Amino acid sequence: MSKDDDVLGLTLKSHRRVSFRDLLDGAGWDQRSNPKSGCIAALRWPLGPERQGTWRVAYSNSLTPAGKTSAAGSDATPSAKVYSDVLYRSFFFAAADLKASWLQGQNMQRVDARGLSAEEFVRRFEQTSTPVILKGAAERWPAMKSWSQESLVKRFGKVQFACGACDWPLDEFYAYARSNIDDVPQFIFDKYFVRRAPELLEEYDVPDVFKGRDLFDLVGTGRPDFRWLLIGDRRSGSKWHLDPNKTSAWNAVVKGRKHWLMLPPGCPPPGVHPTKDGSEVTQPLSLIEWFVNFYSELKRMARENPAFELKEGTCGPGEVVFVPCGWWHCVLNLDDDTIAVTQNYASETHVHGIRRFLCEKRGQYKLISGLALCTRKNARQRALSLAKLGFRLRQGRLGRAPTGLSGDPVSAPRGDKSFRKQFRYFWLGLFGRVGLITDNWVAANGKEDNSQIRCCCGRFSPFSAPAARLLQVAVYHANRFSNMIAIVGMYWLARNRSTSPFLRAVGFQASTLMMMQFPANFLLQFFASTPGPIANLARGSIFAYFMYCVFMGILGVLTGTPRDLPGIGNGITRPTFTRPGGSMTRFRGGGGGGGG
Ligand SMILES: O=C(O)CCC(=O)C(=O)O
Ligand SMILES: [Fe+2]
Repeated sequence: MSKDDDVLGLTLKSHRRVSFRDLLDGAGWDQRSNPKSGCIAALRWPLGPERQGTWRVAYSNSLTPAGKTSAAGSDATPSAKVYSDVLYRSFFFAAADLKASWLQGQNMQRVDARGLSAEEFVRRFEQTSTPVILKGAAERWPAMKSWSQESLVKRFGKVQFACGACDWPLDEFYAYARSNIDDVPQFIFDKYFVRRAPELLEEYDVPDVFKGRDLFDLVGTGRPDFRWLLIGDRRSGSKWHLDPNKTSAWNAVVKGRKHWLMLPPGCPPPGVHPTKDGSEVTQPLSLIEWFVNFYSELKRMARENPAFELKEGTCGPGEVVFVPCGWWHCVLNLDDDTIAVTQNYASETHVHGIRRFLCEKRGQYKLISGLALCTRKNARQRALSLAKLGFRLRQGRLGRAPTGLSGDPVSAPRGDKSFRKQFRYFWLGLFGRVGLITDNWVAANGKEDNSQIRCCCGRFSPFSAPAARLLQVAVYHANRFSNMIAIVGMYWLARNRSTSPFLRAVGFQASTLMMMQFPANFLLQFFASTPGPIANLARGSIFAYFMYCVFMGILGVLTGTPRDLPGIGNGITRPTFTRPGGSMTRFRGGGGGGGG
């Protein structure tokens, strides 16, 4: 911030716009500046009923002797010492063009989509969470010939599309796009384009490597918003964001070029501040403002900190960008009339992350986007069906498995017999599944990825650091360990002859009851993948059974006679002690030779 920025005694943060009215109403107008620097002593804003005018009038007033007012509107030449963030910044960013240095980074992988199978794509890019530009993935779309300003206006000129906060007829949008001097040029970003111009749906197609792999296709009509038409001129674009609902995306350019910047999960760029729950992001008003103020800082961070694995690349006509779930990204349109289509999808690879996002956090429905509020509360149900579908697809039980499905990400590709690969997949099979469960932890530390774990102290592969995986397993299962410890404690209580008979009775029944949760959990998990009514019936029965056992256990403790818990017995082998009102017996395996 320059010295001049401070002339009003106000600190103007570059990412926060202060309205001119704020300045006028605040105390800033009376701040004295340094007379030695040649600044005016005080700015005088006309008070009383004539309180109106411009900041120039105030400045000019302050140059004339006190008591006299210069003619309203007199045009004193503004000094470099008077600074208006509101006026200057908008003007500056509206006029600023894109710097060549912002666009030179091209380290995003580019692969030819022709000849790339879905399996290979999933293995190389989806499972390793790697952004990539797929060359030629959209080159055969009819849209490549038929989408341009001229033809679209001819066909849909009077059709309204979403642009910024409102809907505009397409012809008006193009008129605006060609003549505006906005610092944040508006652009078409429409999720209802298929409803508004159904022909457009016939003119593009899901690229082969993504075809039939969107698990949201299988959860019915209530799926979240997922496809958008994007039309914008040079300098328009999408500011830094994460895609909704932990989905991944593909973005195909039909006309013009788009420049992409991406950062891995958990690494927002400088100048971009998400709230803790990720529901809001504070950042400069325009993308250009971000580039001007923060691009070079991001490059420096990327050089110095390997976690900031910045990926940059320009995507041209016929090319498709893959945005892995959880990656931060922003997109700058480089040409006038840049036209693209994007779709978000729920891949099998990330189905667990999506399921967790949709259903496992309290109040999460507020963060779920692309669903009407009334249906968000059902998101949990929908997520459960998504998870079940994912599970069934994995088991190959869905009659028609979607084409191009990768298969189980932790099973070795057929025919691949190399020992290293087999061992790797065996390993992943063993721990990768746990990795899937623990990927919350992994995601918090970097990529959601089965083959590599990035944690606070570096990156591990399952080969180089099995200990890291084991550590995760231990952390994840810590609650189960504590459960086991509690059971052992209860057994100890039951066996310890020095404790009171009552406490021993508690030990007897509680340890049996706690053991019961293992088969109960197993059954619950087993039934989780069955159709809704069966799963509900199973859950209800297990709950009723559990409550019955709890009741019998309490009765056993109160009466001093251990009760039979259906299916698991009472664990008694022989009588151990008696207490007034009943005899107490010892649990199977317990007692350590002690008797009553
Ligand atoms: O093409 C763009 O402006 C980016 C679109 C995008 O990232 C999105 O829709 O989430
Ligand atoms: Fe996006």
